[in-house]
Amino acid sequence: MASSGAEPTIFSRIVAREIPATIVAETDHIIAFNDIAPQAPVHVVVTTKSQQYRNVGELAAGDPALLAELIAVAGRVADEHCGSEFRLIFNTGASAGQTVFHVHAHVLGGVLEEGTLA
Ligand code: DGP
Repeated sequence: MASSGAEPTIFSRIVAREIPATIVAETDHIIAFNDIAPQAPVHVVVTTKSQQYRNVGELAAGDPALLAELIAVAGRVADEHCGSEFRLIFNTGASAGQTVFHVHAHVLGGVLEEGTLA
């Protein structure tokens, strides 16, 4: 179910420049910014400017082209900031750690311990 009538999410407020963030990439439909609580040396949130879709499953079903654009932007962010090794994570549901119900991917990169990523 879409949530376009809901209160603005924290990410919508970043899109609107109501809340500051370090924006690392932006297209007409997608924005990427540094996570406020990084879990890796590089930790970027890549999200849709619209908050219509709450999670990746909804986005895949409702607008696969927009999901492809989100992943393409995530890939460009990873190329630029992580080199060739990174993780791309979509938390889905509170029990999986999702706290912001506005579809987004986490790009995690940077070597932490013993050659592994966070
Ligand atoms: P998730 O747990 O998958 O829903 O990820 C939400 C992420 O959003 C979490 O890693 C922290 C990040 N976050 C939450 N609020 C803010 C904020 O105000 N600014 C920034 N830059 N990131 C935020």
